[in-house]
Amino acid sequence: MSAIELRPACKPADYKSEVSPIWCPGCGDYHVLMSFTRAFAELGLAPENTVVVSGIGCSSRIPAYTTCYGFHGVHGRSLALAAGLKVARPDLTVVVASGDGDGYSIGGNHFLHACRRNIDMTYVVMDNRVYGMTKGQPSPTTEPDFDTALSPGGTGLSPFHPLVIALASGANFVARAFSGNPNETAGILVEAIRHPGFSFVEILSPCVTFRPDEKDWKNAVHPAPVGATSDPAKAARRIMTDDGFNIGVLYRGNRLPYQTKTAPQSIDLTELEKEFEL
Ligand SMILES: Cc1ncc(C[n+]2csc(CCOP(=O)(O)OP(=O)(O)O)c2C)c(N)n1
Ligand code: SF4
Repeated sequence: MSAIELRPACKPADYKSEVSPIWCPGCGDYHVLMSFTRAFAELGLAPENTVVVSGIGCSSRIPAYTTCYGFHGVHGRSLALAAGLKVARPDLTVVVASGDGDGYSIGGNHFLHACRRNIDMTYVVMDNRVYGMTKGQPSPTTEPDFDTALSPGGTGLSPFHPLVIALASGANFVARAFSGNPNETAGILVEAIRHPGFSFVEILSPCVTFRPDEKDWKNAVHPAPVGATSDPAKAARRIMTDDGFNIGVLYRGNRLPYQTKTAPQSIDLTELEKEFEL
């Protein structure tokens, strides 16, 4: 995390906008929003120097619900937007919010290269193992036997393994959280934002409407049996063989974050506006 501007007096409520969330009652994303605001308050981030970027999906609505700057982009392109922003404005704290469809399907390519580039930002994926906003189609993390009218008999496809893929691609911090534990999740987000380079946090966040079975996740999650390692191969082996429900910081790397070769130039915005005038 580079040059965060701290403002110690902020409370979680100071980061909550006046826009009321329109998620389904019981959606895990309410708790994720709570964790965001608690983490921002604990870090004392200045909302005007913090940007929440997203793509499209129920989970991607988060920027509108915070008082930080926000960018609700297009489906699967949140990391491209965020990378450009952070490189141009390294003084800002950039947090990206995504879903498993947005981030791993249409956005999969950007995910690999964001990990590889190791730009100093935090990527949060609310994984509900389904496309919630478009009514429950299978996503890259859906189980092969998920049997619905939209996927009769299940897709039969092996799920994507996001944490291992993040490690293999060079992410510098990897963690798994559960939306139902907002304090613990806030603590993980604090660590992720503080950690230099590209931090990836998977938050298991139930879609109660299209995956009511996920309400049982509260009984399945448990703390990771061992602490974080700084060895990516060890972390990958552990994650490949875990049950998918161990919660905590799983990997803390020490790669140097991406640095631009030249100092960011200040741009005359009136000139830029003229260039794009219709
Ligand atoms: C280019 C493009 N393709 C498809 C869509 C339709 N679409 C909107 S949201 C979404 C899925 C979102 O799923 P996910 O990222 O898992 O988020 P959730 O709604 O579950 O939080 C899709 C396919 C779109 N808006 N734009
Ligand atoms: S459809 Fe699912 S992910 Fe979307 S708001 Fe409803 S419960 Fe949440």
